[in-house]
Amino acid sequence: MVRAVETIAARFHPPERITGIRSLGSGNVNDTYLVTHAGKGHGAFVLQRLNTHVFQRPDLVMRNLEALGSHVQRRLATPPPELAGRRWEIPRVVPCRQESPWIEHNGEFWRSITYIAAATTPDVIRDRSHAREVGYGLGMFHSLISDLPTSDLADTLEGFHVTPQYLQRYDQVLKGCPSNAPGLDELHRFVEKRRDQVDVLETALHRGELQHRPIHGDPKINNVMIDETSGQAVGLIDLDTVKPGLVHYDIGDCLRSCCNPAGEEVQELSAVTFDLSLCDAILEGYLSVASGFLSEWDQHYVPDCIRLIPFELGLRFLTDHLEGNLYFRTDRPNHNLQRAAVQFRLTEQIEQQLPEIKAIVKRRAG
Ligand code: GN1
Ligand code: MG
Repeated sequence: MVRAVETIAARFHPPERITGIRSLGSGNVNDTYLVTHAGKGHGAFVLQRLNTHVFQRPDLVMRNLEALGSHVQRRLATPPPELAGRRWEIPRVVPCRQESPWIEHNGEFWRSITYIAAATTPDVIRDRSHAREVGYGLGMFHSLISDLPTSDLADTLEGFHVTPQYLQRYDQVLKGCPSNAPGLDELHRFVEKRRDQVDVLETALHRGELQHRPIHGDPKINNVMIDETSGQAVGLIDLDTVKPGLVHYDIGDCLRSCCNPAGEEVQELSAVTFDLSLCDAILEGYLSVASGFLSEWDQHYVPDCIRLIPFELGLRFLTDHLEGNLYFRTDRPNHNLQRAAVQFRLTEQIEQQLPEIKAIVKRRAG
């Protein structure tokens, strides 16, 4: 594999100047590497192989990335007041040496993007101040793209975060499953009990209460880069899921990922919690930037998305397990089943604390 990556890296940068290639991050979908180089213009870039089973039109993913990059660059020419005294960066496409923005090689799709240096992507929230920064980061990201017309972005993942469609897919897959292992019963019952709640956001969209806007699509904790020195958020990475959607998908995804300090890969279900103090700090940071462009309806549906997105992710993991793990990368048998159980446990924790969550949203938004 490393040889293959070396060959590809050499098509983006003169090979004699490449000093190292290592795996970066822990994504469930794409393969990501950090390539370092010496000599004139020394530094590093990120090299990625896009999962074309998931992203079936990688050319459109690249087009979105270009549209996003140019828009944010324009906005940063006159930075918003909330960015005063702060650093903010966005990964940009680095074309390969042949001037093409990407490489298609043996049926694989490779591209490279800039690396945001002197910043880290922690996997666990350290404290309330870190949580506030993650919230601020998502708010700033949303704010900078809030005036990018959705018509400039392609829908690169149809149905992404449309919860009723994930439920439909689950039903279809379940019908085709010959046996139903005993451990699964409890998870199926969990889904059944929540069946009538899955269309809350899509119904609000169809009623015109909510509108599509450009969104990140995957703002989990380790996609928010934190400056090593200042501890401030400096940008969001992993931009392949940027497309039109509801900002609620992002808010729910960010909170489900950040407020469960045990993380989504934990094995011990009793360790899964939803931390209200972190939720409060994230919303404080988010709304310090985002309150200007959120409507009353937007705010009204925030508690719903906090409950819905972990349930949706659990459903996605469970369906993938039933289908034979075709979508999410797995390291061991029943890995996706375990991940589903974690997200369902988190959903339960959120449901139990919903009155407190509603009070926090009201206080922070009001
Ligand atoms: C996937 O590959 P990664 O880790 O960036 C998934 C997200 C899930 C996440 C759960 C395109 O993201 O939706 O929330 O796993 N990305 C896609 O860890 O489906
Ligand atoms: Mg991602």
